[in-house]
Amino acid sequence: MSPPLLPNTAFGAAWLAPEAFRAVGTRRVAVFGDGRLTETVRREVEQACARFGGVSVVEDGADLILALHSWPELPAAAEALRDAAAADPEGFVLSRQREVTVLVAGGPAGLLYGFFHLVRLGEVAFSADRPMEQHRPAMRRRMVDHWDNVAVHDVMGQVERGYSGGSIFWADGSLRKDLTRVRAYGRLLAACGVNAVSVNNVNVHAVEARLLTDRLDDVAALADQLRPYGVRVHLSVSFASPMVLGGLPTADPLDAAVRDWWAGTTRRVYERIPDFGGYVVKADSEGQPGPFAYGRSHADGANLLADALAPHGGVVHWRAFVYNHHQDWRDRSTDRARAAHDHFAPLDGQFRDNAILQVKHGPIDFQTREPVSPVLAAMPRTRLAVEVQATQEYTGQQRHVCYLAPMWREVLDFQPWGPGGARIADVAGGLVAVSNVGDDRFWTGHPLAQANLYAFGRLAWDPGLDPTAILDEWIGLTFPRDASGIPERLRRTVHELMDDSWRTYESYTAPLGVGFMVSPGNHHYGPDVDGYEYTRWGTYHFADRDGIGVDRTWATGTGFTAQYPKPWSGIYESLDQCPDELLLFFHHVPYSHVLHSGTTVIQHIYDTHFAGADRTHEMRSRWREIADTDLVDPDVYARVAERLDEQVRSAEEWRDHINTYFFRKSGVPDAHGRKIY
Ligand code: GCV
Repeated sequence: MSPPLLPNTAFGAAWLAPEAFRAVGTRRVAVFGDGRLTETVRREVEQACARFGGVSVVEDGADLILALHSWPELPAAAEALRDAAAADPEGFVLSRQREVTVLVAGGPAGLLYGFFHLVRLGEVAFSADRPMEQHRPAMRRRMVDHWDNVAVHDVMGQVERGYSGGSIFWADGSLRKDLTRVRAYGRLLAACGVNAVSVNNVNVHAVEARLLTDRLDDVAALADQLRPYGVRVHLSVSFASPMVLGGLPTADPLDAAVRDWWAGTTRRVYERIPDFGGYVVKADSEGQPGPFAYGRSHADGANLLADALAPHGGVVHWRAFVYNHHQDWRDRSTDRARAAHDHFAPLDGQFRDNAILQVKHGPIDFQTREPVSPVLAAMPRTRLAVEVQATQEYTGQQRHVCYLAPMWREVLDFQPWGPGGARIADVAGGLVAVSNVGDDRFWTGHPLAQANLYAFGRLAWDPGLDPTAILDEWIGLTFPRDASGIPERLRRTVHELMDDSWRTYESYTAPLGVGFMVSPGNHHYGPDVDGYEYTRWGTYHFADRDGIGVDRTWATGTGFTAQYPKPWSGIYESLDQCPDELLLFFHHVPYSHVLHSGTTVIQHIYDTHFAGADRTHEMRSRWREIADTDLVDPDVYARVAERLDEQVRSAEEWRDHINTYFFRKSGVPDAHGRKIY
């Protein structure tokens, strides 16, 4: 039996709670424009007005005007904004003109995003003294990648690294019969600015490979649901498709028959789905096929698909997650952190214009704390997208509260060339999140994890937004409220739980940037300090009785620090300058090493683990304080409460494993005499 198709609680509306439409829905609203997305806006306006007593008007007398800049006959109030709005088809200008709130968009997508911006603002959009605002997305490509399998896969289940139930697209090996929820998803994505989705796992199994050819109708049906919200559908494809699906003897990217196969197959995709977005490819990575088998480069591989897509306006997202996953743990010369840069930096300038290199934000694999990937600073002549994980594979698997926007903001703010230089947000034209949604009635397993997806979209639109302010927006759009808004007490409680939750999670898990102290056998949940230490995965911490950490310096280690431009190559190389939170990522140090904070590494481990676990108790207490109020839906209250119980249990387990492990290794007691086993 598949779980319910539509979220069956009030919280299922996520950040489009009906009450959030009050300010728009009480107005007299005129919409000027045509086309599919404008129709979507018109329908949204009518729905809001029907609920709150406003009216949708066609002519003058409106107190809200929404218009496309290209509309020939704009009312005078909108006419004044026409030129300013023309700047960007996804952008819009908002202003008070002649006592009317006027939004003029550069194109239909801009009108849709502008409409949801008004919903976000609520009443303040109508205050008399509101100054003019101009908005446009910082990133062109704002994409969510689903690691959804059509059929349940024996090892990974249906959604690989999914913690929110089954896929919203696929059930029992087929497309879901009722796609209402997909439509609702498209609406949510548009409301936070996302414009692209890929609908299947980057690990492409046999069933999923066929989406490209004989199951194209399924993909077209999904595109039909998402199109009204300006979200374009993409497919993850197997590099071996010409062999697996086309019966060719090779998938060599320079082979003429292979090129013809991709060109013809892609043409047929566009005949069926004219606005298809393009492909996502994981090649030569963790067992997926790729161009290395033919002695070709990844530029050859990416360009093969880019050429097939180019005549139709599509793009290929080519992932840079390429490393040797059969490493010998005894081999100290190989460093997984180096792999993406070693493979891709020499190829800069060789990729087609419609090939986008999709780079995980850190050099290893979505750990709680990693430095920013040096690939992002090494490829000025390549289109880049940064990939982050909204799904919480290594950050608590949606059983722990872990608000990730502060981490992502740090990544986007990083200045690889030092203070005053460009930020990651300036060099990347795209931001991609691995999805955290499923068919769970709250969408994301942990109800509060919805905020991560919302924040992802908002940061892709504007990487300068403050994570706390984004969270505040999310609270305002999500929780039920009356005409006077969200109760202050609820707002405060949610902030207290979430604002610092990433740092809290970091404090009770792997210390100081070392990463991967999780169990390979337990799907990466919970502590297993040596779980990966003697494996083939290249993720080691090298703890012994004297010290811990990975020497990645060029002086004595793997040389990874040299992949960064100055000043960071020097900062990371230097034991004195390396930031504390990344110390063990870059250096192997004795437990007695004194951090910038003034404490030793071993005492830091003890202190942060005690404090982190204590903090989870406080989080749970804060939530329990609202137990007997009507501030949240009882169903939501109960789910969050149950997950907080698990977070407290798990944080204590982490604390005790980590502290005991390092006490036994080092023999150094806790300076404060706390309980270590
Ligand atoms: C989809 C990590 C995950 C894998 C994932 C891989 C990737 O290794 O554990 O499940 O595979 O990243 O990003 O391709």
